Amino acid sequence: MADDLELRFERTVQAESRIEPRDWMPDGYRKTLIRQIAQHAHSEIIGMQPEGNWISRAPSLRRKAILLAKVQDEAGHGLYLYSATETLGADREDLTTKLIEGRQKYSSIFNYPTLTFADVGVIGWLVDGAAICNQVPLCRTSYGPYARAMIRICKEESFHQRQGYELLMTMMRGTQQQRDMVQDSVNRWWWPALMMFGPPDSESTNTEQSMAWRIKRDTNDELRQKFVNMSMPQAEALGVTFPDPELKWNEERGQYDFGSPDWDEFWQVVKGGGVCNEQRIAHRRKAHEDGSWVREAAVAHAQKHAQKEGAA
Ligand code: FAQ
Repeated sequence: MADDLELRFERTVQAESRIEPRDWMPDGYRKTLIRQIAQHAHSEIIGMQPEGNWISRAPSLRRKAILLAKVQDEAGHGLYLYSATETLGADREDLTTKLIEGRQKYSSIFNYPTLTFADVGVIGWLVDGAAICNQVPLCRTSYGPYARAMIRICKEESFHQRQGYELLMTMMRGTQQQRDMVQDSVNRWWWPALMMFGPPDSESTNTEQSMAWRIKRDTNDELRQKFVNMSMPQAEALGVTFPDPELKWNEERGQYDFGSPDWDEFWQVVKGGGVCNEQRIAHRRKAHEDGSWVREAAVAHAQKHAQKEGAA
């Protein structure tokens, strides 16, 4: 019986069909999905902070409206993703507690500070750009609710990327000081953006199994290379450079060669030692505590309705 279920699961995955919440799945598959989707959800929610920092200081009403919409979209992404974990039996309250207590990860990228308004443009261009590169293949991930959430998320991320690039284009047409701000911002975000794809394949503990289960569709290094190839012409059109002396076109490979990110820095940030880790978690904890009355009111409202329905 167990063998039959496992065989059916394997066949479904190999046939590029989707595993749905009520289907049998191996415990490890469920655990891996909850880990990855929860980290992804946490990243979207924590990821609101670096840009949210600029909403009250946006240089025009138009920029403020765009930024508000973008940050709000990220909250929506977090919520779809928490809902996807719930279809696997995870509890949202428990995931939030794990995040706040530092027992679950979120993307390293959001532990870097946003120092100027150019960072808003560069996050849109490079951070959302890297997110799209990583998430478009996830529209074909083997777990149905995750794959479907990704379709909408990717559409919104592509608006985010364009608004970032358009903002940078505008700044590059401005004063020398504005152009310098853009270049400085690119210099600070380039390496952290490359780290978003995770450690090199040789050090990636989860890739092999996640690829076999078709949760991940490409390896970390494959996606990083794709991102570099995609970003170079965009940088040239914008008129900025990336801070990597090894970055050059390799005719033989038909791809760009590039240097290695500082993996010691990556692990330090992942383990909580980045510039903003403490601030991000403290802010998240405070928002969660401040919101407790909303959760209590929602539960009381639901109970009142259930009682009324029961009485009827
Ligand atoms: N940061 O074995 P692997 C966004 C951990 S959303 C922190 O290679 P895996 C939208 C990894 O968890 C950005 N930790 O791991 C936005 C594992 O630890 P564990 C988030 C990282 O899962 C834009 C260990 O290292 N996107 O940006 C990172 O196979 C703008 C070994 O690594 C997603 O989450 C990292 N960068 O591959 C929002 C996409 N990389 O769990 C606001 C979905 C690795 O064993 C503003 N996730 N680790 O303790 C994925 O595709 C994968 O989970 C990877 C990592 C590729 C991130």
